[in-house]
Amino acid sequence: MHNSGRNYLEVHRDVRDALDEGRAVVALESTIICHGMPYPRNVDTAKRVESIVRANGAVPATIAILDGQLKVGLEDSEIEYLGRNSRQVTKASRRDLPIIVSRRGNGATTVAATMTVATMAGIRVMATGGIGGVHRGVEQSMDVSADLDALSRTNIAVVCAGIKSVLDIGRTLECLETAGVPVLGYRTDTVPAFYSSSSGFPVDYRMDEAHAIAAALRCKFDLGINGAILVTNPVPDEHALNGKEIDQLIDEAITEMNKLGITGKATTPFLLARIAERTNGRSLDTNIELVLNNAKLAANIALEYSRLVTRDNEFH
Ligand code: PSU
Ligand code: MN
Repeated sequence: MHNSGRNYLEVHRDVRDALDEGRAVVALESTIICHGMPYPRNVDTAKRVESIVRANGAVPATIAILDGQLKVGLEDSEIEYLGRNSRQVTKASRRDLPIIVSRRGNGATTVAATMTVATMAGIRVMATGGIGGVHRGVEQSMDVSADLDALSRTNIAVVCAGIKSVLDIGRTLECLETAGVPVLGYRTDTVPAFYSSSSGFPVDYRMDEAHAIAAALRCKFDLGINGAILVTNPVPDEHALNGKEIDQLIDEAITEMNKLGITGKATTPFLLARIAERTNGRSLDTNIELVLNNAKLAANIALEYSRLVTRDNEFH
């Protein structure tokens, strides 16, 4: 990285050691902590996600900006701080990074920003709940998440539970195709819809094993093809919500949002909170379960990826 003496990146010791030794690391986003879930379940979830990554043989690296440092790997006390003080923490997408850093501020990183910082540190796999995409009503608003642009240019695998139907799923998939981002289905033929296990849209490729995903990732990087691989992982059946029912609630929440004049980066947090309210917290339970499920798969992929890289290094 170019810098003028200031070290912007602060990689946690455990993460640094793992990367130096070629062990598996999984990056985790922090917008979900500050702007995706209420306190204290956000903090509890963030810690559980880290435990699941560890239990599956990888080192977690939750990413956020604290006092202007790009942190890769947080202490529990830092997760607690972010979760408790989310109002003072900016939702940080890729464009926000230099501003928050130069002002020495605090930021919770979206998928786009997390991918960007993770790759600066050399991490190749990250987990999230859902990615941002093309919003419904894009014809009027032109609201397309910067996550899609970051996916087109950042070399990392992003494990998510598919595309939420607050977004225009079909158009989001079209954008991903244009961006050159392969959409893989882990043990599924159709793209999951976040709260429910299928949107009905076909995935580009179904893959049933983490090592196959790791091999595709390795191959993409070997070939010098920049950009992400999107791994979609359906929420387990026992935690899924009924797709039709949730779509109805989402429609109502979007109508309300438009009436209130909420736009831009405030839309996703508003919709998530409203849907949680309307489902009496069931959507939050589902959200938590799917994130945990994604963290496990991301750890499996990271482990297989580290094995592949180690094996290649031994042969050459
Ligand atoms: N989807 C969720 N929860 C979230 C987000 C998406 O279910 O917290 C967050 C992610 O961090 C994602 C961001 O990267 O919202 C996208 O925001 P925007 O559409 O403003 O780019
Ligand atoms: Mn947007």
